Amino acid sequence: MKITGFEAMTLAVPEDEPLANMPEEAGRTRPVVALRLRTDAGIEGIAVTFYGGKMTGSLRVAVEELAALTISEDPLRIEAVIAKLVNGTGDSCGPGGIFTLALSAIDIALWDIKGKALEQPLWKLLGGHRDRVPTYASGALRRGLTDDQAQLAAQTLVDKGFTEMKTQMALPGNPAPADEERRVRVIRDVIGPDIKLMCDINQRWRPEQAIDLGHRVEDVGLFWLEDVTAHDDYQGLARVTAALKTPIAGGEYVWGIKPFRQMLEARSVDIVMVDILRAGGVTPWMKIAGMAEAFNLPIVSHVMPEILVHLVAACPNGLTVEYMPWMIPLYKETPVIEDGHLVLPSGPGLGLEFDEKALAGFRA
Ligand code: SMN
Ligand code: MG
Repeated sequence: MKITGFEAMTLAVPEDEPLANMPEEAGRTRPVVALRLRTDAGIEGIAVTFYGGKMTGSLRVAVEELAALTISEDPLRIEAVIAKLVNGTGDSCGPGGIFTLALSAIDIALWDIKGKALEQPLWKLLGGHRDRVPTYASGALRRGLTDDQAQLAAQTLVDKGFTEMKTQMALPGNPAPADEERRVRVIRDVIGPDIKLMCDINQRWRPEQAIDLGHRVEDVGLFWLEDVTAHDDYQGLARVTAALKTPIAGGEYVWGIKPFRQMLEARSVDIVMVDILRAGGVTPWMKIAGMAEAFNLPIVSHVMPEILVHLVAACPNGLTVEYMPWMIPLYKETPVIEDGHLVLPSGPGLGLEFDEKALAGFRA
């Protein structure tokens, strides 16, 4: 089989928050690049990539330039194609930035092609550890809400059947520690003791602040505290991880494979979170998952549940899938949630099909 063509398009996907319908800035959209990679066997691989912001035009061009290098290559030889792309950019374009975001789209599309060619869903190709995985609601309990809004949103998520959900601390402005603490307590009051509650700091605390606030909320029983300080302060993170009983999650801001070695050797986190676009696609994500397994650590996903469900389900150390529904409107159908678990699809590859009508409406 050979790669014969490609199409990349820039989309503006509405920034709705469909899980709890909390207020959003009306009319805001998120820029996304969608890719189709075509083969002479009539099989088409699909992928999306983002985080380009105002440089999304450049990201689309980067995807096109890398896709052009794949023409006439065998799509089943994914490592060979990646090597060609790395080599074709002088071995020094990455790791990181637009290059890696573009490379990820190619890698994801290649895995979709491989699954379709072998007529197997991706999660089985990658290991097939489980056919359903826990998932948590994300994006609804944001730090910008009032306590009342956060309680209402949390109740909505419980009513919808979510058994795991994530909120945020490092509230806007200059909150007193008591205000930060109150936010997770009011949510716990609504959801009760049995629902798993995660909390994301998005790198906004100092290590000593993380230790102080982490101690203050220890009795809230958070499932994890995420990105408590700068993602590359491996030693600072390790201090927080060693000091707190609550597990510390981190890794979504890390690019490529190799920094994870430093992170794991420094014992910076208890739970390894890997963003597929910053990692470089499915191929490196799975390698990082293996590295985490060797360190006796669980692995969790970041955004795009419709794709990441395959990877988390494939691994013996997969813990839970972030249900961040940003990209769901791009597809005709996405995996369903039953009893707090995502059910793995049976269709080949990613098991996803772009919704042509929706795509036409989102075209930027
Ligand atoms: C997050 C950050 C940036 C983009 C999407 C989501 C957040 C998360 O840190 O973990 O969901
Ligand atoms: Mg996060």
